[in-house]
Amino acid sequence: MSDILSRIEDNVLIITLNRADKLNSFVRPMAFALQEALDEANYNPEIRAVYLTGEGRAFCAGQDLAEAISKEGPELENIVKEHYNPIIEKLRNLKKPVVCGVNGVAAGAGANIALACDVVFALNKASFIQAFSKIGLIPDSGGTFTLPRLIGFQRASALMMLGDKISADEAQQIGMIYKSVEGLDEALNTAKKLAKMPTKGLWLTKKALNESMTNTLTDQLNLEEKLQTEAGKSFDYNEGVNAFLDKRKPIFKGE
Ligand code: T3D
Repeated sequence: MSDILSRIEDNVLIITLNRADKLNSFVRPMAFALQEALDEANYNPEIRAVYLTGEGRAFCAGQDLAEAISKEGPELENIVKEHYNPIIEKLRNLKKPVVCGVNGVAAGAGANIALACDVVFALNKASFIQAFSKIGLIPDSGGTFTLPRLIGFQRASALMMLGDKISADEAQQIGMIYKSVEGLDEALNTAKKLAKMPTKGLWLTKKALNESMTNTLTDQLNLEEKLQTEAGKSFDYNEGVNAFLDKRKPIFKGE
C-alpha cells in the first residue's frame, strides 16, 4: 500500500496521507511521494485545487521518530532539508489553492504542514501540537515563520515551548485555522468550489499574501499593482465581467 494516496475528483487532487498505523508520520519515501503529488498538482492543468487529508484517526504525527533515530535512516539535517523544507515551499508556491482537512491529531511537522495550506478546516475532535520541544527539537516545517504570524508572537512562543495540545475549536478561536467542523465534507466541497473559481486570480492572491509576510507597505502596494495588471489580462477576468454584465453564470478556466 502506498504511503500517499491521490486521485482527481471534480478537478481537485485529493491527497491522503496513508500510514494510519503510525498516525501518518513521515518516512523518507512518503515525504518524496507527497512532493511528487504536489508537483503533479502544479503542472497538471486538469487539477485546479488540492485537498490534503489523512487516513485513520490522525492527520499526521510529524516525522517518524523510529526512522529519525535509526542508524540506517537519513541524517537529521537531511530530513529537514530534503523532506520538510521542499514540502512547505511546494505548498506555498503551488499555483492552485490547497485546502487541508485535518481529520485528527496534527503534531510536529504534521501541524506545520497543515498550517502551510491556504484554507485549513479541522474536525472538531482534531488537535494541534507543536510537539518538537518535548523531544529537544525546534519547530520546523515553517512553524516559526507561520505560527507567530497566525496567532501572535506570545501565543506561538508559549505553544512552541510548552508543546500544549490545542483543540480544533480553540485553534479556530485564536485564528490558527479557518474553521472547526463536525464533518470534513465541507472541507472537500470547499476545495471543489475553489476549483471552479478563477484559479489564476487565486494564485496571484496567494503570491501577494506570501510576499506580504516580509514586504513593506510600499513594496506591497507596488506588488498589488503588478499582480492586478496581470489578473486583469486573464481570460477569467474577461469571462467574470462579461458573465456579470450578461447576468449568466461564468465558466472559468484558471487562465
Ligand atoms: O530528526 C527529526 O526528527 C527532524 C524532523 C522533525 C520533524 C518532526 O515532526 S519532530 C516531531 C515528531 N513527532 C512527535 O514528536 C509526535 C509523536 N507522537 C505523539 O506525541 C503522539 O503519538 C500523538 C500525540 C501524536 C498521538 O498520541 P496518541 O496517544 O493518540 O497515539 P500513540 O499511542 O502515541 O501513537 C499510536 C501509534 O503511532 C504508536 O505506535 P504503536 O505503539 O501502536 O505501534 C506510536 O508509536 C505511533 N506514532 C505516533 N507518532 C509517531 C509514531 N511512530 C513514529 N513516529 C511518530 N512521530
